[in-house]
Amino acid sequence: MSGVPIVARAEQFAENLAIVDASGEYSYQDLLNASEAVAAGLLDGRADLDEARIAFLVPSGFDYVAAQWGIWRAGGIATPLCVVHPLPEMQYVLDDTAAEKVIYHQSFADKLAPLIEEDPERFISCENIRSDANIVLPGIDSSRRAMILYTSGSTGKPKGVVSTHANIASQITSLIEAWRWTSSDHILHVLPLHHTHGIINVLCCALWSGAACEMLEKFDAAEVWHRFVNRPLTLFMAVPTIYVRLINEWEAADPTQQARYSDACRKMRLMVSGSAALPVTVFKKWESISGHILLERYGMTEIGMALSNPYDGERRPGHVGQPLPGVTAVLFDEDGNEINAEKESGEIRIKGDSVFLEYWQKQEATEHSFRDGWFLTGDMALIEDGYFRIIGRSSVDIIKTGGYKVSALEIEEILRTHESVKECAVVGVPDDEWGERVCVAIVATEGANLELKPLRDWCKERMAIYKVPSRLQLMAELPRNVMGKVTKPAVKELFTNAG
Ligand code: MLC
Ligand code: AMP
Repeated sequence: MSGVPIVARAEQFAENLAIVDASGEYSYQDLLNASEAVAAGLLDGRADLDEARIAFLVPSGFDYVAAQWGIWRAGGIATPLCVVHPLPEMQYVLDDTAAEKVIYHQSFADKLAPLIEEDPERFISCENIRSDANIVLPGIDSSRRAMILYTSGSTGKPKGVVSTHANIASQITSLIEAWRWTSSDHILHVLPLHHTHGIINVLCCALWSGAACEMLEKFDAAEVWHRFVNRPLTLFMAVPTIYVRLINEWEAADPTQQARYSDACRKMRLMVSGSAALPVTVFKKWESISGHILLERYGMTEIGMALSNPYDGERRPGHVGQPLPGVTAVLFDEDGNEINAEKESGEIRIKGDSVFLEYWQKQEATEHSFRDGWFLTGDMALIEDGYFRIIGRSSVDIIKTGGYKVSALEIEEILRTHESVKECAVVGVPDDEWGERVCVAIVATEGANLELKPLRDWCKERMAIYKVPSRLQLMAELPRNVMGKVTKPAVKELFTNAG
């Protein structure tokens, strides 16, 4: 038994620049000191947190990492909360994990006030959690649970994806090998830190390598271009919507500025896109303005990254490449037979040390998501000339919008509690900016006067902004098949035809 792998490695990079955020610059030694103080505060005299769930609501930056590492070092399970979730969604995660403590940044004190009032002992600020007590940190076996991330499924409420320290180490080292991370790298981090893309691919890969991670609290296209020009960046990773926004910003700039932006990109060694399909038009446009051939890869919260275009060699637009180091990816047909031929489509199934342990306290769901040791992704693909191409998902009720996965059924369930909603159907409609846009068809209760703006305001109090439908169709009745089931493709068409 030893320490947390990413933390143990930090000793060798003690003086390197680790984090740049709005409050300053921090070394690995700063991270080691701060996270030890968080661990001491959490342990508060105990020898080990023994996998207690510790939630934390901290903006992207040094304090986030100090909390994450502190929880790990004390033997807890790190459960990051989404900084833009309204209270009911946070409450759900806190209830589901039965989090023992919630570490929060002072900037969220007002937002959390109703929850803090109910249970003041449970909540502690970033400043107050730190203790200078001398402690012996517990040994952390790599098979122990390390993190719970919430992910929407095609049924019910989001499920907590539990990864062990070994899973996380495997997810990180696979990417480090494939994308050649070193301690000379410097990455700009613009992604949310309650999902695997921002946590593993960007933050943890940087810190495992001894590299520098420059963290923005929120994505902002102008600010990103500014950093590209002015900072010694080598890497950038984002979802397709972010590349679309950066392209729009570049196009709005004057020619001198455009040239400056483009030159800045050419200094960097790698730019990666993932979390949703990268449209070929965006791939090509980005190449023309930045000179970079975007490396597209495919992954999922439960498995980390699984497929990637090559670092060296052809990066093929519209394709997600081949299995990453340590990952076995195979296509299976509907009868459960392995597909060996090219151009035959099937479900992607995954094996490897990076595959998660379980859905938190959902044994049945965990069992259903595996067959014969393979994790069932629910994503359909085919192989063309040795390159995987994603062609869709097995469930129409999973929507990917701005790189976020959302469940149509979860949104419908909330909408049905609105007094003017009699029936509703939520769908994802193809969209140039968001990949898919969340849209809703509603049959209103008699006499109700439903409009999009007030409906969105109502939703924003109950669900994350990216789940809130941005288009509404009022209908006399929903399209249904002979069995009486709502036909989602027909609902989608309503919006597609409406333009
Ligand atoms: C926000 N808005 C949306 C929206 N999200 N509109 C339609 N669809 C959406 N999905 C609207 C808001 O309502 C608001 O409008 C306006 O956009 C600005 O809101 P915002 O919150 O400021 O949005 P912004 O910060 O610009 O968000 C865009 C984004 C963000 C692309 C930066 O979506 C993002 O960070 N996405 C990354 C998600 C991610 O990391 N996924 C990885 C999951 S892991 P109004 O009118 O209300 O003011 C995974 C595995 C893997 O997938 O393979 O990586
Ligand atoms: P999440 O559950 O949020 O981790 O999202 C994982 C899902 O994102 C996968 O199951 C895919 O549907 C989708 N995804 C990730 N990367 C890609 C990609 N490059 N192309 C298409 N879909 C992707």
